[in-house]
Amino acid sequence: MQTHAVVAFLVLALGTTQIHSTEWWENGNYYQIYPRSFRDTNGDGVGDLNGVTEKLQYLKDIGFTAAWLSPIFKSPMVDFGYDISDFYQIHPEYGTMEDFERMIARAKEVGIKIILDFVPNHSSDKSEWFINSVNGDPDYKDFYIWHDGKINEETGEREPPSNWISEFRYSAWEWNEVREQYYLHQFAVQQPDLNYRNPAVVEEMKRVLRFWLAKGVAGFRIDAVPYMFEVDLDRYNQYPDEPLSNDTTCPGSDDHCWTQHIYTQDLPETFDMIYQWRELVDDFHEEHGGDSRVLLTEAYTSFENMIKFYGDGVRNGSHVPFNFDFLSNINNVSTAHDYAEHIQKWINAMPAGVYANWVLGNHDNKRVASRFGVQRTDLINILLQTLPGHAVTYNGEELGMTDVYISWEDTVDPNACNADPDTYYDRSRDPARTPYQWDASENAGFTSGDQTWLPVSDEYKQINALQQMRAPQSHLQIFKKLVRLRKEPSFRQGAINIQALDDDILIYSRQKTGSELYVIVINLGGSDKTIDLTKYYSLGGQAEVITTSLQSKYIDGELVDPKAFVANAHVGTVLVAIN
Ligand SMILES: *[C@@H]1O[C@H](CO)[C@@H](O)[C@H](O)[C@H]1NC(C)=O
Ligand SMILES: *[C@@H]1O[C@H](CO)[C@@H](O)[C@H](O)[C@H]1NC(C)=O
Ligand SMILES: *[C@@H]1O[C@H](CO)[C@@H](O)[C@H](O)[C@H]1NC(C)=O
Ligand SMILES: CC(=O)N[C@H]1CO[C@H](CO)[C@@H](O)[C@@H]1O
Repeated sequence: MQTHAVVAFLVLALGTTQIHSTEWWENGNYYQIYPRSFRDTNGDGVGDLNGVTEKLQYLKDIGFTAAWLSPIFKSPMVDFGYDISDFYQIHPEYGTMEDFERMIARAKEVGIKIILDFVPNHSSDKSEWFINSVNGDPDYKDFYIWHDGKINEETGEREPPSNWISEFRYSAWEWNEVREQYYLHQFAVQQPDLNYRNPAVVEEMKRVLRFWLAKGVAGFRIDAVPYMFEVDLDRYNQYPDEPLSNDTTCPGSDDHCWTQHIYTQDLPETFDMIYQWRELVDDFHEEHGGDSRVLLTEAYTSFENMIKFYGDGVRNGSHVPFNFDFLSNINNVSTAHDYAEHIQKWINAMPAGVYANWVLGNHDNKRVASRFGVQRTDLINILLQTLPGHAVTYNGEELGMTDVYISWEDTVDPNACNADPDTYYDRSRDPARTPYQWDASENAGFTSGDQTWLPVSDEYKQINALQQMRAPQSHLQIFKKLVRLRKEPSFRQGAINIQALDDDILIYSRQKTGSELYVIVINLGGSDKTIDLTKYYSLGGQAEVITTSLQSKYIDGELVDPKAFVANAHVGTVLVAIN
């Protein structure tokens, strides 16, 4: 890591400085709602749409621009909504179409955009489409990826067509007794992959998008994009085996990491499909007016591919290709050099005229406060909100909610259930999916019922929204201050000037020419450090603390000497120059 210490002091000009439009999504502050766990209004222990409607004002008060909802469509809930059985209906546990319409109307009133989760890669095996496909209905016969498999020459037995492995472990091929063929499922067995080489599938999915756009949603967050296309069977007689990854950290041959996914992920056709969907939302906007409709894309993929999702120079793609660096490449042992390097890499590689974005948590990962340590809760939120571009916050991170231990018996996530009692915990996504902590009343004010679908955190009496809203100082107060701060020109359009001083200290400035100079100091480490900030930024004799972590020795509004600034352990601070 020593080599990074000599990385030159970089000033990164941002695409944002060249464009002067005022589109709502451009400096968006996005909030991910996991509807099942957000707020339950009918006492069944499962969150619902009326619960979202009830809490939209809360999101507005914090200052969010838009909320994206994990899937709310009809589903047998094998993968908690990522297995959709009817793309045109609301899941009954979550409410009715009327509830949905009320939610949209209320969101318009309050001024929050609603973005839906679009899950194009697969449907549920309970979908009419799949049932019709199993039964060989000519309209649906080729809606999914079916294959006879192959006969093992030695044993004479039928085997899956290839060695492809599911994300949730074991073969990605499942034998269907009725159709007497294998179907492909890159996730759970109950999530058959749709066949995007069939134009009827492409058309049907576009119909789904238009249906929800017509209901007034502001756009879509598109799930699991890299998996949409598989290699074209017409080019091979058989689906080819994927090469072994030889990854020594991979637990075993049943795991997805065992092979290299050259035939099942990131195929070039994927980008074309995203560009087609962008054309669809742009066309819809043109026809119907109002504000732009947006696409956010989820893809854990190579850096080069991420950038291609923005567009190829001719066609536009995703407005916000989620940047998962902080989920995949940064962890609680990363140094300040690692942070600086990843931030610079993304900003430098972005094409002109687009925005960066940073995703620190979601429903597939352990919670931010647990991953980075509770002491770093504010520090991480300070980082997220002061970097250029879009910030994406998973519900609860603004309160510093932590993972909840879920025993093997209580585990419901299919990704974990496919493992065993010794190894399920690492794979489990349940700990980050527990009910939102609203207040100190029973079940954290999530439900009036006496049961919840996942246990409520033991910590809810100390960590909850109401308490943090009332307290003069709290994670939520800091978060709100940051959200307001982001509306300043220096954060909206200013350049970032970033460097790591050592393994622990990350410093950067945000400034738009002619506007305020802000300096952010992040101490990742466990000991206090005194820094002469005037060596790096033209801070005069005094600077003012705008906001800082709860455990900081400074308080908001305090004037400090930038020549001898004390960065406390695990503390982040935003300063503004006083001239
Ligand atoms: C893994 O090892 C096998 C056999 O040695 C080789 O054929 C394959 O190309 C290797 N895979 C990768 C990704 O290097
Ligand atoms: C792509 O987006 C840019 C910026 O919004 C716009 O100027 C351009 O016309 C778009 N291109 C296409 C092909 O829609
Ligand atoms: C990193 O996180 C793990 C898991 O939460 C924890 O056990 C470990 O102590 C942390 N390490 C540091 C350096 O904070
Ligand atoms: C972050 C995210 O939305 N991940 C989803 C990706 O897709 C699979 C299958 O649809 C889901 O299980 C994940 O939750």
